[in-house]
Amino acid sequence: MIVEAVELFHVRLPLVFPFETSFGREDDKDCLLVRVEAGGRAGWGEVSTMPAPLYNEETNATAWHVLADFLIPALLGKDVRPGDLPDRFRAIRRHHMAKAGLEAALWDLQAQEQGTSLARALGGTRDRIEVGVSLGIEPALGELLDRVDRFLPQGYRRVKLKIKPGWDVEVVRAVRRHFGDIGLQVDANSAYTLADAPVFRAMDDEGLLMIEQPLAEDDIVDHAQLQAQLKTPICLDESIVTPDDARKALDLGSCRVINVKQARLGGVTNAVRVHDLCQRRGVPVWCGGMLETGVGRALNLALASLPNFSLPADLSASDRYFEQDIIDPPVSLGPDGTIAVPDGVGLGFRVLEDRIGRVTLRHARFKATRGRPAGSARPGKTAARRRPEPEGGRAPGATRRPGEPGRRPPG
Ligand code: OSB
Ligand code: MG
Repeated sequence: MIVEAVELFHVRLPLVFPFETSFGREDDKDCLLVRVEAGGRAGWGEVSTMPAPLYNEETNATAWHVLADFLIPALLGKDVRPGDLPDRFRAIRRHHMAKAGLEAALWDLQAQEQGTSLARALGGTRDRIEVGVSLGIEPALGELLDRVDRFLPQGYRRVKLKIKPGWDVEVVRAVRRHFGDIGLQVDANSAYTLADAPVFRAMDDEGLLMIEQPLAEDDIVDHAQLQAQLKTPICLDESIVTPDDARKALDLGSCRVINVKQARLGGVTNAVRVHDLCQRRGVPVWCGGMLETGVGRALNLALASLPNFSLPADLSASDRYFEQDIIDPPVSLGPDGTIAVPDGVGLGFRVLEDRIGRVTLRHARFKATRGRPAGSARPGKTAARRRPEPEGGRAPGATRRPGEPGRRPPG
């Protein structure tokens, strides 16, 4: 497909309740969306960056910069396939979430072009995904117990608790005491060091499904030492940013489970590679989340339909995150704790462009240059000139549709 135009949207949607992790608190889903036009169709992707570099090193601002000045100019006017992007972008180091958002939009387009669902285009085999709910750190234990009590009856297959020093063993024990034999796991987002091994040994008898990312994101050596002291599987999230990282962590014994997030891995192509590697080695994976909007969630549902995604996903219903999602219909949970994999063409949901317009803080459109060889847009200069609006040019609540002709720059 020839990439004719790309649009970026910086969006902010209020979360139904704040989400606190060991690295910080989020009140809104504040990220970028990418819309790519090719062959008379439009594909959508999500860039899972956040305002601050707390989960990984990227931010919304770095992703905007790298997309506008490097990644988008490298694709405009070119004939590309989503599976080629890791190779095409090899020279541009890291910036995985920026790359993943663009690749996501191309996967949507490719599935549309093939007249099939994204799940089918990726080789998915399931039509429903077992899912769990990820619950943040609360001001007090009572509030967390109330949250678990609200979500469990909805059918979620397991609960993931965010932990940090001072909010760990006692919290896990209390949830166990209250709710008995539920599927339970914890996620530390790198808040501990090997010196905290006693904390994890104390949790080791609580029957946790896994302990996610206890130690530093760049430390698979200490994770191997910790894993050797525990019965509970360690699951790595932040530490695995390439397929090679997955191989090394498995070789070292740093984990027994991997959380596959296509955003962190730089796109679906590499996520599928990690899935396949783990499948060959008998290591289960599950689909992680970043509190995605419906656009990112639709892609994650398709990805999670691959066969080795054998543990419940961090993919909850739209109403766990937002009052109003940006896709139609919203994602809903079945009483058996599963979510249907969409079987419509592409993402399988209608992307609500009007609603996206209302939550957009900044928008830009980049077009293949006319009168010059296709795709010769120079990074930086041309991209900057094409930005139709100054930074922050669109107030939340604006009602114009994104991509409306009147808003495009002349020429
Ligand atoms: O570590 O898995 C994580 C959200 C933001 C950043 C990191 C993480 C998360 C989640 C969200 O746990 C899970 C979800 O999307 O429901
Ligand atoms: Mg995690």
